[in-house]
Amino acid sequence: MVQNQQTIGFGGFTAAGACKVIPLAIAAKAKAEHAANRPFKLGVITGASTGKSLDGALAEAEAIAWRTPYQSDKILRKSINEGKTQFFDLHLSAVQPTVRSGVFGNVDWAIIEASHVTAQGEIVLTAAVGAANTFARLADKILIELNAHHPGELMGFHDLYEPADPPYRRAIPIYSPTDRIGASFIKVDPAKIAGVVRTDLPDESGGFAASDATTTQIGENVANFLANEIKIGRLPKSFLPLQSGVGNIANAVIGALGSNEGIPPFMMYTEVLQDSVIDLLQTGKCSFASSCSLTLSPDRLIEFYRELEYFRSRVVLRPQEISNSPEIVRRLGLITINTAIEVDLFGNVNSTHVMGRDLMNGIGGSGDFTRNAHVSIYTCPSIAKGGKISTIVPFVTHLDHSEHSVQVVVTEQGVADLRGKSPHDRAELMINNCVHPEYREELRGYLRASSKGHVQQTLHNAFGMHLAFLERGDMRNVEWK
Ligand code: 0RQ
Repeated sequence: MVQNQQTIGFGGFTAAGACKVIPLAIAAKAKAEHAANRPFKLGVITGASTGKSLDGALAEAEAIAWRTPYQSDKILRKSINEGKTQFFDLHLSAVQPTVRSGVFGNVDWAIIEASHVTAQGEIVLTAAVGAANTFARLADKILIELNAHHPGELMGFHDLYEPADPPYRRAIPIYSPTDRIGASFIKVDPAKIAGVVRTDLPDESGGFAASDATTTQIGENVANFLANEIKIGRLPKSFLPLQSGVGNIANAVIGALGSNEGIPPFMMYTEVLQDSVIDLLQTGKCSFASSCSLTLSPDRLIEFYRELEYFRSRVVLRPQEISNSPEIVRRLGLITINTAIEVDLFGNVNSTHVMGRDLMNGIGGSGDFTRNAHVSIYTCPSIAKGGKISTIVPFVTHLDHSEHSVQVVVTEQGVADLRGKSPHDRAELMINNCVHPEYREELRGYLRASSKGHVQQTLHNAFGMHLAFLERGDMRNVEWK
C-alpha cells in the first residue's frame, strides 16, 4: 500500500512504541523496487529516535529520502553524514506544530503501534506517545501494529491533548506534573484504518551499561550541587520537578539523586523515563513521573507491566508537544539535566555534531528544556576517546545551546556554576572545576593568547585543539599563536 515519495508519520518515541514489523515490510518492498530499477524513497517523520527495525531497516534499504526530527541509528547516521538522506534536526516540541503547519506537506500514512484498537476507531497506544495523536488525525490512512507484548490495561496511562494553533491557542492547563488534561486513547474515523497487523514483540531498547567511576562521579557532582542549592535557599525546600536526558550519564545522575539525603522526594516532568526512575518510583523517592515514553530495558518494562496497578497513579505519558512544551517547562520551573558532546569555556554547548561536521543523533528535546529551565545543567565526561579529546574546548564547533541558556556545567572533575558570571570568570571556573587536569594548562595558554575583549576569543586559535585532533589524532600540546 505504501508508495514511492509518500510521507509517513510513525508513532513512538525512542525505541519505545516504535513499529517493528510494518517498516520491515516497507524496507523489503524498497529493496524489491530498487532491484527492478524503480525508485522508492519516503519522507519519514517520527517522534524521536526509533529501533533497528524502523530507522535501521529503512536506511539499510536506502528507502529514506528525508527524515526528521531525531535519530540514533548507526546505518541512518552514516547515510545522513554521506548526504544520501536529507535530515532536518528539529526541537521535539516543534514536531507536531510543524506537521500541522504543512511545512512537511501531506502526511500520507500514520503507522502506529497500539495495545488495543476498537471497531469504532479508538486506539490505545503502547510504551510511548510521541506525535502519534497528530499523525493519526492528519494522515490520509492509518496502519496499526497491534502488539500483544503490551497489555490492554495500559488504557489510562496516556493523556492525549492537542492544542489549537495560533491565533486560537490557549494556555495548556498543566500546573503540576500530575495534572491530566486529555483523552486516554486516540479516536479516528475507522474508515481511515487501512490495516491492522498483529505482533508480539518487545521494544528494541538497548538497555544501559552499569555506571562506571566517571558516570558515578558526574551523578554525585550533580546531586551534591542541587542538594547544596536547597541548603543555601536558592531552590525551594520542596525542590522542583526534574527533566533528565537519555543515556548512561542521565541514568547515573538520577541514581545519584535518589541516594542523596539532601534531595527530598521529587517529581519528574520529562520526555524519557529510564530504568533508574523506575527504581525511584518503587522506593517513593520519585513520587510521580510525567513523560513521553517508557524507554526501559526490556526486562524492566516487563517488571513495570507486572506492577501496572502500582504505577497507574504515579506515571502519565503525554504527546511530545506537551511533555516538551516550553510553556510548561517554564511554568513548572524545571531543573533540566542533559548531556553535551562538547562545551566551550564560555558555556556554549554542542549536543549534535562531532568536529562541527558529523551528526551524532540530533538536538532532541534538549533545547526545549534547556532554554526554558529554572536551572539548566549540562553533563559530560571531561575527556573522550581515551583522553585524546578534551570535551571542554575554546569554542564549540557547532552551537545547539548558547551561553545565554546554559547555566551549570558538570564533569567528573566538578561543577562550574556559570550563572551571574562574566565570560572571563566563566572561563576560569570551567578550567579550574571541569577541565581534565591534562588540559588545564593548555586552555590557560589559550586564554593568555586571547587576553583582550569581553570574550577572550582569538579566531585563529579558536579551533586549534580540533585541528590538532584532525591532523594528528590528539588535542594535547597545541602551540597557540
Ligand atoms: O563515541 O560510541 O564511538 O565511543 O560520542 O558518547 O559518552 O556514549 O554519550 O550516549 O551519553 O550521548 C550528546 C550524543 C551523548 C546524547 C549525546 C563520542 C564518544 C562516543 C557518544 P563512541 P557517549 P551518550 C533527551 C535529550 C542530544 C539530544 C538530547 C545526545 C559518542 O546525549 O544525543 O540531549 N544528546 N536529548 O566517544 C568527539 C567529542 C565527544 C565525542 C563524546 N567531544 N568529540 N566524540 N564523543 N564526546 C533525549 C531525546 O531527546 C529523545
